[in-house]
Amino acid sequence: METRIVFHIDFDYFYAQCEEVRSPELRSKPVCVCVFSDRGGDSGAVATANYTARKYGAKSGIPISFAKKRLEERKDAVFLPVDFDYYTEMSEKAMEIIKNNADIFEYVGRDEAYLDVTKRVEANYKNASHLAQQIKNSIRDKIKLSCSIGISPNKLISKIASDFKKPDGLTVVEPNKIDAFLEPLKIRVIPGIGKKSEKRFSEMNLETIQDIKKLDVFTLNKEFGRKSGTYIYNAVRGIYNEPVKEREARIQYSKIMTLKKDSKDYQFLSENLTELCKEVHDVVKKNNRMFKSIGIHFVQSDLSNKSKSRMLRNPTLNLNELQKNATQLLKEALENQTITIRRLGVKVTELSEVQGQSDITNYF
Ligand code: DGT
Ligand code: CA
Ligand code: CA
Repeated sequence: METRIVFHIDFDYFYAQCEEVRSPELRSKPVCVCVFSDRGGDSGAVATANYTARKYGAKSGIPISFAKKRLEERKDAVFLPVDFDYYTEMSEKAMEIIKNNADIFEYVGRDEAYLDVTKRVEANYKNASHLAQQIKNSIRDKIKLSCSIGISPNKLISKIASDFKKPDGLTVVEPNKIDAFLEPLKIRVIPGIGKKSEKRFSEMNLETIQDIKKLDVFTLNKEFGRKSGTYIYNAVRGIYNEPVKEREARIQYSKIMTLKKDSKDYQFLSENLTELCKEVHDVVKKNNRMFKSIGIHFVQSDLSNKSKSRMLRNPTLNLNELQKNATQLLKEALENQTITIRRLGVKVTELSEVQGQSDITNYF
């Protein structure tokens, strides 16, 4: 088998670090970046916290009020609202540097990416770790951000390795060190293994990756289903063959069509819209994304444009929900429509990664 060299790059405490870059006086303080809910007060959750705040137990996902309690003794603790536009801008700058150092660049989310660098480092691990160090230096010099990088022959091990030593880590796992690296680790380091599977393993008295290796593939398949069972069986052995696939950062998926005839008839338009939704949904699903905002777009017969969109309560990847909302928007848009429509489009924005264990093998 030809051997590849894959990087996983993950920015450290990303939102909170962006805030530190903007306001360097925050660096010495505990910082929590919060999604305040519209109920007001301290209701809402912490999106992320810097490492000073984490020492006190403030971290992603906990209620803001808990974080405040845990940080009570730190009078200098700072709680800031999220500013996604600013984080996106920071991310774009850093990703530009990263992209220029990759043979194949795969964007995963605002704060992480996979790179295949096999060609440019001539499949040599020493060259690879030099390259990684250069990327880290360059992102630090130009954007003032720190990141952690994992290097190995595949995406799975590199992802685990980037998380191994944080912040500002660089972890290289050469092919002959894979077993030694993985075996002592807790099984939850494997992407897709959540609290639920961890608990099941723990009931069988299995804690580390080494422990899981005692299970044969039939037992795992019986316990987790064939797809997930096989994934886990391979993962604990460091086997994961999905290649790094070219993928750019994206803020929307959309599809627009010219109608067979200009029209303002709801029935005719909604049939076309339903089909468009299906096409957009296929692409979104293939890219493992969820969306939170849905929009429709008209090019009218006089070539003027009209659009309408709405924000959902929660991110979704459900086709039905997309179609339902899009046709609802269509109905509203047609309410006082005088001119006919020539082209019809649908788009989804506010994208996020699909997370959780709904399909473990779709994790990457
Ligand atoms: P780390 O561990 O140094 O990589 O820390 P982060 O904060 O970069 O954590 P990571 O890579 O898991 O997530 C990247 C960003 O995603 C993070 O800055 C905020 C956001 N995020 C992560 N977990 C949550 C969560 O539970 N809720 C919300 N709203 N956002 C989250
Ligand atoms: Ca991160
Ligand atoms: Ca991340």
